[in-house]
Amino acid sequence: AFVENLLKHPTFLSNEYTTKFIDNTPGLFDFKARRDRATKILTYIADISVNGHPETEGRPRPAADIRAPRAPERLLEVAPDGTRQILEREGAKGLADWMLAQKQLLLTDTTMRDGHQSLLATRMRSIDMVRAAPAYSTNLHQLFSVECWGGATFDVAYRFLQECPWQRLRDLRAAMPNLLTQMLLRASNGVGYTNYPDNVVQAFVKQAAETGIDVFRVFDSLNWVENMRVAMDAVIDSGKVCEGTVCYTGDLLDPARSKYDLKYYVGMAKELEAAGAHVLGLKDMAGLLKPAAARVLIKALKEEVGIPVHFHTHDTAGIACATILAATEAGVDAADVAMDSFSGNTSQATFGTIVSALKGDKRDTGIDMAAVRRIDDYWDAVRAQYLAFESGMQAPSSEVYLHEMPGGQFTNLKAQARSMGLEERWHEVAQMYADVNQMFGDIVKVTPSSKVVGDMALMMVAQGLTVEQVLDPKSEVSFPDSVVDMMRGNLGQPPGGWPKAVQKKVLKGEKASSERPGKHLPAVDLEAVRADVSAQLDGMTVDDEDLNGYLMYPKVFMDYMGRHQTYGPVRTLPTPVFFYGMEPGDEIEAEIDPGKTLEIRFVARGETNEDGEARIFFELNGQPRTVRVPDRR
Ligand code: BTN
Ligand code: 3PY
Ligand code: ZN
Repeated sequence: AFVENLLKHPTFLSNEYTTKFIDNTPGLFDFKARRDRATKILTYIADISVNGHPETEGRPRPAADIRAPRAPERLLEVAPDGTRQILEREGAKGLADWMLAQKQLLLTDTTMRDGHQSLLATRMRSIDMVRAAPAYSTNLHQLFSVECWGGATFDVAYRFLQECPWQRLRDLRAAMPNLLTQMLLRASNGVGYTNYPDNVVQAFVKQAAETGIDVFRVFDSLNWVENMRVAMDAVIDSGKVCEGTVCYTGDLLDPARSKYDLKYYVGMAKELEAAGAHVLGLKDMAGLLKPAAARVLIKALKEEVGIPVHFHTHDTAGIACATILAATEAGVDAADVAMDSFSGNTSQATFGTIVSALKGDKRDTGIDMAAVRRIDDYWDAVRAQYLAFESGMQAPSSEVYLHEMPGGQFTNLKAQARSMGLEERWHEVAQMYADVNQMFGDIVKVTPSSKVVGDMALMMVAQGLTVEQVLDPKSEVSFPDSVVDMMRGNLGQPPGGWPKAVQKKVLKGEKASSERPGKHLPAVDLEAVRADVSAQLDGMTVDDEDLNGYLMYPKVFMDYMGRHQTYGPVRTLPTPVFFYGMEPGDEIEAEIDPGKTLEIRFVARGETNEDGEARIFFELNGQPRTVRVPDRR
């Protein structure tokens, strides 16, 4: 009956049938199809219960009695109109004008993107976000936006969380119909680490806008406006908000770092305004902008450009609140904060602290602290479930002014150094990162350029090389692939170009390009790729979201699809079960379709047989079910 229903369904007939169509079309399902998906989920639970999850193996485990997160209470029955309605009514330009006319400091909540990207290696699962979203729409209806997509979240969703990033976006969009959703887009690098062909970037932006992104923060990892235009134009064409973004680096008030001075930043801001940006993003990805410099920079930007300014910083050195307050005094229109329990250290400034600090001020945010506390209470309980992904950073670190690593990279690089046996030598790595930056000509360091600097610094510390030795024309150095790629010009051009001596040494005589990388990348034949992916997936129809997932990350996407065939919609499992499985007596619910809930009880584990298979006894909606999985322990 399932197949018959499917064959007759209009969406199937119109050739738009996908896995998501099945997931999203409950009316289609007869008992058998649901049972198949239930079997897959039971197989997943059984496998994790017997073998553990590879991602949490060997990591600290949350105590058994931690408080279960309870969805925050909604303080209003109906969500009032918010910024989303302004965008719908007035368009992107109208929204920007509205921003300029506001007295209050506008806030973006980054908890669902940069907050967990910076603190928990991007591992927060969709189910934990989607549960909070309805309360955002009522309790925090004054927000400018909710940053909840892009950056590293796209890749990590498929790769480590076994879930579809597009579905996450669709669910969040539906649950917060009055709030702008915001994403971080690495311009021509999309949500990946290399330049994509122009038509891939365009297709990605179009799809993100369609599935539910309202505000696109577009940046380039070398601050090269030329390399931002394709992405910016695609956003503008979609009718959504283009936040053209300047990345901040160095130290504005230090005459020794004059490459990135006030003139540089104002000049780039004007270029972005001329390129059609509706909002100007100021992205301080490492948290280097100090309060005094913020006063000077924001004042100049407000005087010199006509579009609203949206400030993003990190709290790595513990000063982000002070910098935001200085920026607020200087007239910044909007700022990014993370909900208290996802703030501080390498994450954003603290939401409740900024709201409280501005109470009674002429820039009072108008946000209710009782609402903040309710939502924060939920996030606090959510964070405890992800203990395995905590970085161990105990306190703020002013060493960031030395190395200038972005918040999202800092703890990652530290973990990478540890895995290479360099943990004891972390301060050497930090110093080397700074030295490599100077060797590369003092560049903006943000994904992906930050990764290149990190690769080079780790390689040099591991091999005991100094900058002098690397640059010595007589020495033989084998450079990391990412360094060669960057020196070829494949990430674009930094201000003033690449230092000639380094480039020559790295490229060993090969010629470099100084043109926009996308100019020479041939357009991808999207329909041919779709057909090819479909063939690889036994003829399954590949929709535009899947196609865009594949175009960003071909292998990651295909691996995800393979696991999806085996394990089904595991995104619906509670987080502790997803990472640790179940024990005898445990009982959970998983809502595999709206209103269609599986009740799963883990009854017992049987012996492992001679074939190495463990037997797990479940009750599914009260009926006994047995699942066999390989025992790999
Ligand atoms: C991943 O981390 O690779 C995604 C999650 C699913 C992996 C499943 S869990 C059971 C089985 N054992 C493994 O080592 N991988 C799969
Ligand atoms: C990303 O590109 O993911 C970043 O967060 C850069 O700051
Ligand atoms: Zn950031």
